[in-house]
Amino acid sequence: MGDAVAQQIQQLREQLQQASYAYYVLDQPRMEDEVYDRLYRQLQDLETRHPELVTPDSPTQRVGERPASQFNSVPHNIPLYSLENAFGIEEYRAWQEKWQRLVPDVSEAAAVAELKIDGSAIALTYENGLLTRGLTRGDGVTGEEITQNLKTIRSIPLRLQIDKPPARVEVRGEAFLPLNEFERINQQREANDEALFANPRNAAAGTLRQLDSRIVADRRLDFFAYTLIIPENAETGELSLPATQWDSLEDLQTLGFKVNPNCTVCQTADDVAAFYDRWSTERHDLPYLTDGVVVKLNDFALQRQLGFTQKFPRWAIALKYPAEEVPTLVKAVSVQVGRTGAVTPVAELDAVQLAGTTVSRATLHNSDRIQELDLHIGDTVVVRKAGEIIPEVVRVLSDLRPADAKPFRLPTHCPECGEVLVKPEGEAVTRCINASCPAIVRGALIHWARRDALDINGVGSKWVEQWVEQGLVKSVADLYDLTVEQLMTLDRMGEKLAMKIVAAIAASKQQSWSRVLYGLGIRHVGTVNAQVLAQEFPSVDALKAAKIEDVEAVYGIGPEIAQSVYEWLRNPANWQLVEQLKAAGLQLESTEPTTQATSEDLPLSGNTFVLTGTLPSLSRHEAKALIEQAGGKVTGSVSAKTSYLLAGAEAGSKLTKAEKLGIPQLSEADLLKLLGQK
Ligand code: 0OW
Repeated sequence: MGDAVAQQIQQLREQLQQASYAYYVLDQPRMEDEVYDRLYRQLQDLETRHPELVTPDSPTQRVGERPASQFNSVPHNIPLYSLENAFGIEEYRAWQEKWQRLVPDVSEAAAVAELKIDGSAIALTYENGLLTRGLTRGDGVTGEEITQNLKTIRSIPLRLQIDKPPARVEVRGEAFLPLNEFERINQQREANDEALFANPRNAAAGTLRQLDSRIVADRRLDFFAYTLIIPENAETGELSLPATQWDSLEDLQTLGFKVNPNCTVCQTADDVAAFYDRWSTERHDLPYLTDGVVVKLNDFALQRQLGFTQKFPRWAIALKYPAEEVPTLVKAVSVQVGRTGAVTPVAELDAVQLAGTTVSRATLHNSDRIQELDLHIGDTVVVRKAGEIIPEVVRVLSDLRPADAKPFRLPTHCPECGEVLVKPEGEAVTRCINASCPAIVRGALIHWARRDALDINGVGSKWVEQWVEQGLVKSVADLYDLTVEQLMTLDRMGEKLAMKIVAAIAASKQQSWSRVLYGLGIRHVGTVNAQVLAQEFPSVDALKAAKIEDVEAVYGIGPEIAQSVYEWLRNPANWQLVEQLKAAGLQLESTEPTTQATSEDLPLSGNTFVLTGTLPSLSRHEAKALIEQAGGKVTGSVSAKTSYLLAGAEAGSKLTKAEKLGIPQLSEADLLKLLGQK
């Protein structure tokens, strides 16, 4: 029995590992996600039943269970040097002459040009092929031990992919956040009212230093390897000792690492110049941020001959692109009011090309910044892409200022609602604090409907803008009084969609107390804090009744969040909203899952549905979610226990069987009516 299970486990691991390697390292998915998930669950089940068979390289070992308390500092065996910089090809040629003077007998030496990935350098140690330690670069001499976090990066192998690995190997490379993942994380942080990451490099470094590796696992970091270190006279196994950087990059791929494909061997400085010129534009099309080109002499013997200065290797250099700055005209400054009422000035510019994109707006951050710049409308300013994401105004070219230019000042009253703006003492941000300001109401509604809040399909910015403008909705509680008729007064809102939205809003009443707490949009209360608070205080009344020090004492909450929650709940308008939400039937207290599922007041509780055919507007997933949120069950096949058949176009054999069993059919409209009527 034992070895049969061990064999099955081993086989599952290999299948999963190969699928993961193909997907994350080769970018060539070879297995559907649901197949992967099923095999993964099988492996988890077997490992749970046979913990003695778990090995560190099992795919199940990638995500840790509990947060680390802190990171240990560990010295690097070999320092991670930083790189000398050259700004342009002329400085590169000067650098080349410099090292050539040190080795007069070497004329032209081949070099490897690699893209300089803009992430966070890390060092991995493998012993007998297994990943045993991962360190941050730290100060180059001492790093922090973040092994558990690095195991969550799917493109980092947990075991080297050769049968006889060297006894010990160190691999260095760049952990980075792809741009689309960086955007997704910042959107989530913005919704949680957390400070945004300024650029993917900070985001990667910040993520790697998260104590909770589950958070790291959620943020899809990636990894490019670029250095292979096999200790001298070590047992190298079947690997041939690399004699050049190019060999190393090939060995790294053999070992199962992801190596950036945009690299080449350059025989001359002109070859380097060609590579540098090509990527000065093409880098903007890459799905990750780069910060120039790294050029390394290819031959390791020559690298050893040249050695290191105090700080840099003499045989490598970072060839950077000048941070692009361009002058342009400030035609106007628009003032945006965000979800929390924060007022952001944005410069409307004459469009310019900057770092591969057309820029026509740049943030001016806040009134302090505007003061510093002494910005006038009509000024010519220099705009730059810092960290290549959000363009910013660097300075004003005041000698180009038109004589009649007027200094820009933030308005004293909110451009959206006319209420006076406030700039809290010691804060850089100016705010509108009128809870019924259209901008704040819009922001509150969009936040409320978010997937990780009340998850209401159909309530997005397009409709919310109209509802607020027409005065249909003044707070999130008003959503629950919306009727199909009211919605249909809006242009392009047909009956089907109106019913779908009313049903989705009704179904959201089943969402948990923690989601409602997060949905309220209290400053500093993101999804994680909302869950922690809802766990600790099982209802909004309990949370309001709690003493501030009790809230503060909850693990991970602290004084700032406690203060924000305490004040928010004591604001009369907010508490009135809470009362309205209670009256509307929202969950403002945690209910045990069992009572929630079977509690009588769910419109569909006790009914089992089978879906067949294509519904006119609901997808299968949406229909299933609506039914389950309303207490119904969805099964795959018709039986005597089926309450309803939800039939769409081209209904199949299930329809015939349902007719034979005399099971009533529902159309999508019938279902939505059932839900909306509640
Ligand atoms: N960021 C990179 C990169 C690279 C090392 C080896 C010797 C000195 C630098 O893509 N492709 N290659 C190296 O080579 N370093 C890189 O990044 C460095 C690491 C530490 C500071 C820079 O991020």
